[in-house]
Amino acid sequence: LNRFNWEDPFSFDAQLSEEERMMRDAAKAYAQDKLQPRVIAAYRDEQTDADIFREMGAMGLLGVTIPEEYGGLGGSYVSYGLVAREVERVDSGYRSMMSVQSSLVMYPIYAYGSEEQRQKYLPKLASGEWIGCFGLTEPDAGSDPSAMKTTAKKTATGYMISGAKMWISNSPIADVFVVWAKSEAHGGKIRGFVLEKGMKGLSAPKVGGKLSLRASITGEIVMDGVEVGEDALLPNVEGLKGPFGCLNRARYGISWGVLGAAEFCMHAARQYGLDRKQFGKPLAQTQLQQVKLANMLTEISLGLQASLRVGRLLDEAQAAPEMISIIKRNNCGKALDIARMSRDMHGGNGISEEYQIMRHMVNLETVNTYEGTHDVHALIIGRAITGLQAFF
Ligand code: TGC
Ligand code: FAD
Repeated sequence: LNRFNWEDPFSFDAQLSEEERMMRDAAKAYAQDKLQPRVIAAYRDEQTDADIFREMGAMGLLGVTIPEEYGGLGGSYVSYGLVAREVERVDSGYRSMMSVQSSLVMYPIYAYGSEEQRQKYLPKLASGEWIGCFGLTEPDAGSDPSAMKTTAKKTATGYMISGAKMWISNSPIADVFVVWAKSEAHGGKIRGFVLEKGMKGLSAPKVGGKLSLRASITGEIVMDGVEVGEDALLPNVEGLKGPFGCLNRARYGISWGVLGAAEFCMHAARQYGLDRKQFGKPLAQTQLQQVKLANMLTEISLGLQASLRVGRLLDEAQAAPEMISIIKRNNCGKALDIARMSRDMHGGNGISEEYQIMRHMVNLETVNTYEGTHDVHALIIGRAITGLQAFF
């Protein structure tokens, strides 16, 4: 048998293609060189640097799976997952910025848009020149998006959209708004619309007072009778399967991202335990610390294998939404447990910004909630197991 490598327990790297490894290494270099040095201050000061979109665009990190003819990379879903893992190793908020742009804005325009919409929006979103956001959640419709109140009424030349979206990543700095509304002209079915900054009646005030994900700006989208042409409608999808088709991709990316944050927290706990002595020996030499590290490594390794498997199935167009619910739910929950444990293992230093654990921990509270809460994904899985839906 071979020697065990705790830094790569299941020879994960060997399962990647050369191209995927290159993508991972480029994302890692960017995240460590450009994002890591600014994150502590950005988080403390609640500052979102819009230049990050341009930088990510220049690195090819926006729209990894979108074909090259539209400015994407034409890469695999596994590559996309590897990028999410490296970016979230630094901060969940930076991964949020990247994954909203890629999975929730570029993907629907690519998958459901007209050729004109693709040509108009995708290259500028891929380069980061334009910033996008995705408006599904409303003040009274979170886990149950079918209860949305936003409407699109038919006008002589297009539609008039009215309503309010809440908790929208990137919205205060967005140029492009993918918004979901019930369209009267389509029998009240949910349809997607692409709105642009500066439209009359459209505003996106910032949500203040966030104690989590502070490096990623969040806002509302207020639509006070926004008039758009027929060309704003995403023509090729209707119903909730439109937004869910995007969420499948973003949730999948999150399943990788949170493991990057968990790895950071685990590696920090290991190093801290090796360096710090109490009762005359390194903390890492105690049984309690070792069992915690063993649990962390086990969960991270299993989670990575599961995300890789689902990524390969996505690349073969063989993945089912429930598979994504399993990895989104489990990896978020485990990452949150690992961050909380690492916080504890750092003692007093665990609460300081310098050690970065507490920032990851409170970020993961959001990630465990958005894109379907931990419990909502349990109900999706439970429905598949029993054939009975328990939502209402
Ligand atoms: P349900 O009856 O289950 O389905 C309605 C229609 O949608 C289809 N569908 C899916 N299609 C593709 N992929 C999926 N995962 C799908 N899930 C459902 C389904 O086939 C059906 O189609 P049709 O043609 O028959 O009409 O709908 P429901 O209302 O019972 O759904 C319940 C539930 C809980 C599953 C669902 O509403 C849910 O997942 N809720 C969670 C909401 C959520 O995830 N919100 C995310 C907002 S965006 C966000 O958080 C971005 S944060 C990004 C960041 O910053 O990184
Ligand atoms: P609720 O749905 O009210 O849930 C509250 C609690 O009730 C949860 O514990 C939930 O699990 C539980 N619950 C709900 N239904 C049931 C049930 N049937 N049975 C048992 N328990 C249940 N949305 C977007 O559209 N775009 C974005 O870009 C976006 N970015 C976000 C960024 C941040 C920082 C945050 C915090 C949220 C973001 N969201 C975004 C919204 C996010 O998707 C929602 O917060 C999430 O879907 C949960 O909805 P809610 O907050 O209304 O909670």
